[in-house]
Amino acid sequence: MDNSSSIIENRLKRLREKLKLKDIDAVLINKRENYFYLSGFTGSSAYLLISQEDAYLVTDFRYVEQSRNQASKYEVIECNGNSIDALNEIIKKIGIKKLGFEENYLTYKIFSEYKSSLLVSELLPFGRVIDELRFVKDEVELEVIRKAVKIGDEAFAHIIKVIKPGIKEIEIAAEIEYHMKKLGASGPSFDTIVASGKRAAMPHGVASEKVIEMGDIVTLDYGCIYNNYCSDMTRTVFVGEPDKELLKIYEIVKKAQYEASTSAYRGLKGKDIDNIARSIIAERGYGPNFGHSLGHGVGIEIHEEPRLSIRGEVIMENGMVVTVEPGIYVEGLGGVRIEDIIVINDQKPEVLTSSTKEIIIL
Ligand SMILES: [Mn+2]
Repeated sequence: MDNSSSIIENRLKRLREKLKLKDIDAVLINKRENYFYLSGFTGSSAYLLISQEDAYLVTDFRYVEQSRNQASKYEVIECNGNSIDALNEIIKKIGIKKLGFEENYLTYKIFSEYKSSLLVSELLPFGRVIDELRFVKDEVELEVIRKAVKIGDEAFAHIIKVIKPGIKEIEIAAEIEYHMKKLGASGPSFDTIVASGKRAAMPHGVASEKVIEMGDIVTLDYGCIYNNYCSDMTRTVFVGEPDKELLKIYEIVKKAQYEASTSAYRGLKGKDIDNIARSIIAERGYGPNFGHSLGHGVGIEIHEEPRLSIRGEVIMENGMVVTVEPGIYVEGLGGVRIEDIIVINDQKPEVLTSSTKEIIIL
């Protein structure tokens, strides 16, 4: 058995324990990130139907060969018509009565179709079980994420040589994305944020036509997708003589980021870690200027659980991968955000992002 198939085997085993606990015969999975996690199939369309004994993957003509190669633990069923019919064939064959479904990822229309057409006696919401299985990353996932983060770091080393007065934000974004692709990324993990000057006061200022000017602060927030996993980082740099207040803000954000990321221990809740950064910023008078959460899980999705926010109730466990990204934003002046990705450990977390957080003046 090769490494990847034993990983899938293990994920299926954990899923089947949950099925048993919930007293459900089988679960139907259609969310891309979840079927990828449980099968290894990377195509854009599939249903998984998983019971204690069986694992089926239903897909169409385009993906039959690919899914047979990638999802070796599954019996692949080709279906070029109505997938409900193909699912019903399986339901009848293995005798599924209670079927779990992903209620958080279904439209009302699809749910109605399941309800009226699937030949089961009960349709039961499966909750966030699969999302929860994905909270803690295994060693193979961590290796891929480390590489994705490294690509982001290398793009940063490159881009600080490119940023200068006269270049547009959108050109900087294009250069970052091109560089990440050259390093093996399949694409950006979200729309690259390049927010300069007063635009840096917008936490999600996607790159615009604005030209970088002398004296601008520039926030760069970007990431890539590498082998189906995301990275995410933020650095804020100065072009020319920095504004005094922004320099002060930079030091506060840097301190908050450092304290929160080095204190993110196993056993703490997401909200405890959020509070470490939030109180440092509030004590220095910028509480109202830090309006977003401290961080989020990263993995197959760019934003996933666990959240580090004032409502974050998930308890940190070894192997969870989260961002730590405090920021301070002042309308009319600009803003600063600094973001690293960390892995929760028994001891101090492993900080994956290696780009400097010292002040950079270009
Ligand atoms: Mn982020």
